[in-house]
Amino acid sequence: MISRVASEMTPPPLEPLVHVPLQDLVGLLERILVRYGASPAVAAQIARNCAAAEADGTRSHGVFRIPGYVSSLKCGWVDGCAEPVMDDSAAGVIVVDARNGFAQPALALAASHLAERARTNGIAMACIRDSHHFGALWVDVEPFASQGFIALSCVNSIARMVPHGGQQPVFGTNPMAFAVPRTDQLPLVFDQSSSAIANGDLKLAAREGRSVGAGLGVDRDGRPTTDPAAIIDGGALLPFGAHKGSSIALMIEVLAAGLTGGQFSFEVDLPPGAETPRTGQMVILIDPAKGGGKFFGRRIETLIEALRGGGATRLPGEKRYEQRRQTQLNGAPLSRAELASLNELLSN
Ligand code: NDP
Ligand code: PYC
Repeated sequence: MISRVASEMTPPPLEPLVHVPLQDLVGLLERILVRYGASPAVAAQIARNCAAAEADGTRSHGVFRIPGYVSSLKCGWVDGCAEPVMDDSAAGVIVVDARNGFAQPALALAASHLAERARTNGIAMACIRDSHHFGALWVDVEPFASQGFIALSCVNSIARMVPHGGQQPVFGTNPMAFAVPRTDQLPLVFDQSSSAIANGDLKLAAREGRSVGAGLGVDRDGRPTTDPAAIIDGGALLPFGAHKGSSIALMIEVLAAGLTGGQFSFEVDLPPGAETPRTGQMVILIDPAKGGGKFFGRRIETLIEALRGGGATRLPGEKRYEQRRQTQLNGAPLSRAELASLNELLSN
C-alpha cells in the first residue's frame, strides 16, 4: 500500500539504520562485483562510484544499484573484464570503445589524455561507445572541475520516457552533468536526468511504499498516475519541463549515442536478467583560461553571489556536499535490510 509521497529529494533509507565506514562499503561492493565476474580493477572502479553516490546521498545510484550490476554480470550482458580501447580521432577528440564493459573504466583510461588535450587546445572531447553507465554522472565530472576544467557529460540509457506529446517510450532518462571549478571551494556541479524523476528514484519509491509526485509518469494506458508500480509496469516516465526536457533528452541521444557510435536508448534490447544500459557517453572538457574572459574564478563568484542575492536558498551540489560531510563523520547510512541483502549476495 502506498503511504507516503516522495518529496523533492529522495528521503533517507528506512530505519533501522547502520552507519558503514566508506572504505568498508567500497571493500564490500568490490568483493560482490568480483564474485559475479568483474575483474578486480573494474570492481574497484564501480565500487568507488557506487559508494561515492551513497556517500553523497544519491541513493538512486548507490548500493540500491548493486543487484542490477550483479544481474547484468551474471547473465553475461555486460563484460566485467572488458579492456577498453582508446583511439585518436582528431587533436581534440578521443574515442574510446568500451567493448561492452562499464563506462567508468573507459573514462578512466581517457581521463589524463583528455585533460592534457584540453590544456593544450582549450577544449577536448571524449566519445565513449559500447559502454554501460548505471551510476551517478556527477562522479565523472567533479574530478575534472577539481583540476580546473569546466566539464560536461551526458549519457543515454534505456527507453523509459515518452517524448513530449508521444505515447511510446523512446528516450532514456538521459542524465547530464555539468561541473565548474571554483576558487578555494568545492566545484559547482549539477547533475540531472531528463525525466521528471530518475528511474532509480521511481523504483526506490515503489520499494519503500511511497507514491511519487503528480506529472512524473503515466500508466500503461497513458493515464497520469502517482503510483510508481503503475509507471514501472508498462507505463512510462515524462520529461521534466514538458517539451524542454524532451529536447534535452533528444540532444543527449545525439551526443551520447549518435555521435559516439553507441546505441540509442530505444535500440537497447535487454535480454532476461540484463539491467544496465549498453549505450554511450560523451564528455567535454574546457580550460576556462583559454576562453577569452578574464578572471574566470572571480566572475563565477560574482555570479554565485548574485544567485544568493536573488534568493536562491542553495546551489546545486550543496546538498550532496553536506551529505558527504556527514558520511565522512559517521559512515554511510544504510538500512539494516540493505546491508543484509548486500551480505547475502556474498553468501549465496
Ligand atoms: P535531482 O533531481 O535529485 O537533482 C538534480 C540536480 O538539481 C542536482 O544537481 C541537485 O543538487 C540540484 N537541486 C535539487 N534541488 C535543488 C534546489 N532546491 N536548488 C538548487 N539545486 C537543486 O537529480 P535526478 O533525480 O534527476 O538524478 C539523480 C541521479 O541519477 C543523478 O546523479 C544522475 O546522474 C543519475 N542518473 C543516472 C542515469 C544513468 O543513465 N546513468 C540516468 C538517470 C539518472 P544536489 O545534488 O545538491 O541535490
Ligand atoms: O535512474 O533513470 C535512472 C537510470 C537509468 C540508468 C541508470 N539509472
